[in-house]
Amino acid sequence: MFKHAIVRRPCRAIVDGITSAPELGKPDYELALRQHDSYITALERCGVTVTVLPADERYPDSCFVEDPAVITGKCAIITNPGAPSRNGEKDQILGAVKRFFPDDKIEYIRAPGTLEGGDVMMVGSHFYVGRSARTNAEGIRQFIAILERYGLTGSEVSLEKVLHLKTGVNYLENNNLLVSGEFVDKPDFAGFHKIVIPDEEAYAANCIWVNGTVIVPQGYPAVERAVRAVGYEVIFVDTSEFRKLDGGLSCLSLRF
Ligand code: CIR
Repeated sequence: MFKHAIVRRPCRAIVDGITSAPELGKPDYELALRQHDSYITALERCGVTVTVLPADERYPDSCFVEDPAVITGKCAIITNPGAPSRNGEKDQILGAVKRFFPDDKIEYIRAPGTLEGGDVMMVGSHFYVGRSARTNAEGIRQFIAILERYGLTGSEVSLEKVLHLKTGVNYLENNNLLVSGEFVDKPDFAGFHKIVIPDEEAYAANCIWVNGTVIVPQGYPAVERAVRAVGYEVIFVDTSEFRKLDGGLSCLSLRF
């Protein structure tokens, strides 16, 4: 069960965020704020207390708080984001993490290691870590060494086509795994009950399980049906403005 979530309000500079899909246009700041309001409400409906951090205009992508930190049941790990324009976000998330963890339970990924939380998928006490353009081999080595000191485990997953691991694969608890594209046949995930997302709805592979409910991006009927079919309650949040920056539901919060 998750008790807490941390989010950060989108800033006006969100229009300058990193994107692999400029053809979708720039995010509308006001609409992004309204969608963020709905996201907070959805988390609250799932029973978590949401800590809302103020917008930070220095970092256009800073509403994607999942990337500069990973929070486990035993410790918090401040990452070292591989995107240069996002690297400073790690210093800004630290203050929020300190509200919940004592200094001796806060760990750090250090250069030359890089890692972004979007590449980390938690399955109980095991953490799958995507090796991506943002997360390198040294970052993964440090991350797994930290996990092992706390009695947790980790393993590397290769990825080629998507930004982050959780862009394409997300764990919904109870052995249920939402998978799309390059992850459908990966041997790493052979033991899961796989819910395969059709290519045209691949964006919505990024759903989040929060205390028995699954939050699903609005407008993806095949994903909605598939998630309902395994028995979950569903809450929808429109994420159209975050999608324009390759951002999804998981990226917008730290849940613990
Ligand atoms: C970026 O490229 O870093 C942002 N525009 C999107 C980050 C999405 N975060 C995530 O998948 N965890």
